[in-house]
Amino acid sequence: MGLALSPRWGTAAAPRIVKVKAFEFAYEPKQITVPPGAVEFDVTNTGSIEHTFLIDDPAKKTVGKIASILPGKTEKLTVTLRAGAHTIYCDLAGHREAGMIASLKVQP
Ligand SMILES: [Cu+2]
Repeated sequence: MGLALSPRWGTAAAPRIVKVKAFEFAYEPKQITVPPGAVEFDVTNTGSIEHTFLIDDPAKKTVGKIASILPGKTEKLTVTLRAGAHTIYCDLAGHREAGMIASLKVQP
């Protein structure tokens, strides 16, 4: 046999990285799908006011939160996700209602 390298995607040592933009008033992308396990979210505020980044699991329990992302900054959050339909949103007053909501589907 040769020395073929076999990448080991999805191992605990290497969380997937998902890049997200937050701005007035939306997240981009609006729909994210990842496999279960560790995921690192790199959230960049490309807007001009502060935003937050929360992840609620299918039972509406918050499983991860970035409490403040200032304009021009990138904050990182690593969470271990289980399968199911999650919701990403900004919890500053009125922001979710204005469109700062995204769907996070966790499926094998
Ligand atoms: Cu916001």
